[in-house]
Amino acid sequence: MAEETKPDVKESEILAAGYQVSHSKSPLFYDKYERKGELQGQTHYCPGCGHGVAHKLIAEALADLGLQDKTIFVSPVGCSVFAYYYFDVGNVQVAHGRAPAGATGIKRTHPDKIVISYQGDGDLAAIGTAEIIHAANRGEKITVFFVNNAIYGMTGGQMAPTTLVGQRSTTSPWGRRPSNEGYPLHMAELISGLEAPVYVERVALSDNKNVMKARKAIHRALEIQRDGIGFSFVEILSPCPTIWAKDPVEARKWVAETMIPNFPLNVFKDKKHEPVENAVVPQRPVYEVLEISNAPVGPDAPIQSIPADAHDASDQSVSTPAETTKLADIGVNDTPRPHVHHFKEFEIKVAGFGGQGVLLLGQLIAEMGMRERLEVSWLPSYGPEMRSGSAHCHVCLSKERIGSPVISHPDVLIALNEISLRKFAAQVAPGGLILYNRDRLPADFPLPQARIVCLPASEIADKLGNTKATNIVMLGALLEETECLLLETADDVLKTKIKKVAMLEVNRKALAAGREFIDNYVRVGAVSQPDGFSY
Ligand SMILES: Cc1ncc(C[n+]2csc(CCOP(=O)(O)OP(=O)(O)O)c2C)c(N)n1
Ligand code: SF4
Repeated sequence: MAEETKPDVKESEILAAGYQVSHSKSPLFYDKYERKGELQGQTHYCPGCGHGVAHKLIAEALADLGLQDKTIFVSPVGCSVFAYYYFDVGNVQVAHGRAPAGATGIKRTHPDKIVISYQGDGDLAAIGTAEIIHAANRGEKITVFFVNNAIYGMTGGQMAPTTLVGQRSTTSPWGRRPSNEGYPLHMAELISGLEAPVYVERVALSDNKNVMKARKAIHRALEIQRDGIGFSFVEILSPCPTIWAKDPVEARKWVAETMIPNFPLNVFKDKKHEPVENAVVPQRPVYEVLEISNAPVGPDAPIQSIPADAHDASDQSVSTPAETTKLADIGVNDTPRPHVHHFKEFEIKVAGFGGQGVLLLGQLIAEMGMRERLEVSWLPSYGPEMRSGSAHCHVCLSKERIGSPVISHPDVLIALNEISLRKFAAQVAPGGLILYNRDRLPADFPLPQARIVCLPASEIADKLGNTKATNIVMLGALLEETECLLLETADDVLKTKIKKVAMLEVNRKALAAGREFIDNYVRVGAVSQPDGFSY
């Protein structure tokens, strides 16, 4: 079938022919909406739906302000989920209710961009209540357009937090009763009651005059973001003819006659700040903030350390400022040592059971990273049992700021028991390394793509007089095998953490024993073991 073609007439040609263009599609929309087959070229919205009008007003405001190339539009779950088919800007679609959280992350990493969170009332005022309240309260420099149509549109008309008293929905067929379903939530009023938001207005798509006011409000909200002033929020009362079972004209009338009396139109807040200079908070590396690089520790710097009466390096506690120690006092080298890190980012997963010092080993590696002036993250994960339950942690060492502390494919897995080996081995990046705390692999263990070094760290620690130094044997092996961090830094960290001289000695020996093991074993094939036997 021949495709229907639209004459490709340019606006300039129309003007040249002596006509005037009174209405045209905003240049901010794609020329063609690349949707499914027969739906190309049209939006998915029902006739008379307010989303289409709201989109148009946003598109026009962005075009007027010249912000198209800088804009990132975060669309929600709801009828407007497909906004990315229409807006020719950067687009992200997020999980239900999470648009303000997604927008926060985007804006903080791209402060020069215009970030829009566009949400329905189910999305923003029900499942996403926490996200919007906290984003507003933090004064994120984003713009939120909140389309209030008093119902869940996409899912067929369930009651929304904004559903009016007496209004019927599929989940309140008797009409909303405050005694049972509570009162409608007034989000603009709620948000404007917070300290941080700069601009909060409610508008309505009820008639041309109000649409023009909505246009102005949308423009203003985006200007506020453009000028770096702060959080802006526009609630848009919007018709949903389909779910309301009204024709488009009746639906607009219902907005005017029924919604507006319940949700008064108003500028609730407009703090006329001057544009803020340096709107972006300068980011200082954590090692600098905590003063735990290899420079003397300041008197107030709270660093994590093991109290003097600690039994071993698997105990975990945080010292008070009074307990912190000057590095020089305890013989820690306070001049940064030169070390060329051979990675941009190095990710380690440590896993075992509670009591093996799993989390502490992660903390030690992270602190070593900080001392070597790397960005680091440490993310623990453990069950309710402190002892013998499963525990693991993710450690990321990076030369750049870390986007997420979650590690899906570690470069190194330190598996302190068989369960952890079986659980995480397949996640290790190809060419990565597994350090396994036994002298050989379980007989039926399928070979992963990673290199495996089996070392009986617990036995080695036992021989040194304390099984609890197992994690430090592993640390020695890690440093020797990967050279990711300096041995001297490990020594410095141990000196800072362990106050008991005897205990420090055991741990230093454990560190050395882990290194020696690596130096002495025979490497054969993918799996290397002390006897040279390869699986
Ligand atoms: C986590 C999750 N819960 C529930 C849903 C189902 N769901 C999809 S859209 C929607 C409500 C949309 O209503 P609203 O935010 O008012 O937007 P509208 O469709 O009216 O524009 C719900 C509950 C989902 N997709 N994901
Ligand atoms: S169901 Fe309502 S909100 Fe959804 S597209 Fe149709 S009119 Fe718009």
